[in-house]
Amino acid sequence: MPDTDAPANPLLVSTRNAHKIGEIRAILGPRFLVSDLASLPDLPEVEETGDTFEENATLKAVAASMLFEGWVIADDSGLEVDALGGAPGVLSARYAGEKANDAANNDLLLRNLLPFRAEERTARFRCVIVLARNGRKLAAFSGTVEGGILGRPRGAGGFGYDPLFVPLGHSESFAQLGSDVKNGMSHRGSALRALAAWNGWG
Ligand code: ITT
Repeated sequence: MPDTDAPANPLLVSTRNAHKIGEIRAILGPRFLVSDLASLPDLPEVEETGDTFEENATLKAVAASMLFEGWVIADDSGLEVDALGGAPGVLSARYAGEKANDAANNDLLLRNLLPFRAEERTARFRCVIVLARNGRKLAAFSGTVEGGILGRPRGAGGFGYDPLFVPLGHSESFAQLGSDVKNGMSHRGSALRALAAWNGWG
């Protein structure tokens, strides 16, 4: 039987993306006391120079864990579109430029996909969560969700590419399906459930 009186594990999430933090809190629930980089104002911006989600998640998690006593995770995630050779991939946040916002990234994706028919617009979201402590990477957990890219945005929920992404087996976008449905099947949900099941929590 779960010990409902066990204290929550404090967990710093090395991110500046408020949408990610909201999803991470909702997915992990009360077992974890989640804080974000607002509690670590001295951490300089970490350059995401890696070629893979795991490399970038490691850079973000290890950097924060050198300044913070305790468990630290970082989430690196993005959208891989098959017709575009896996782009935007690790560049998902910066697809339309270094300071691009979600609308500009979505516009560019739609333009690049114009030549492709609906059945050619297959894609997946991928998320890698890296757990670190005292400057050392301890483990990595990943999740994916398969789907397709619409011809125009639909829905107002979520963030990033959610208005364009319809998960396999559904007819509505992540932005239309709502956070509970999204979190139950998302790349981030799968990776975080694997993190919660990690056998090192004690
Ligand atoms: P941090 O590095 O501070 O965590 P970031 O937004 O820069 O924040 P990433 O480098 O991991 O994070 O880029 C993730 C981008 O991928 C994000 O900005 C979205 O464009 C896209 N993305 C990731 N997960 C998504 C999701 O669940 N729904 C929609 N878009 C998502």
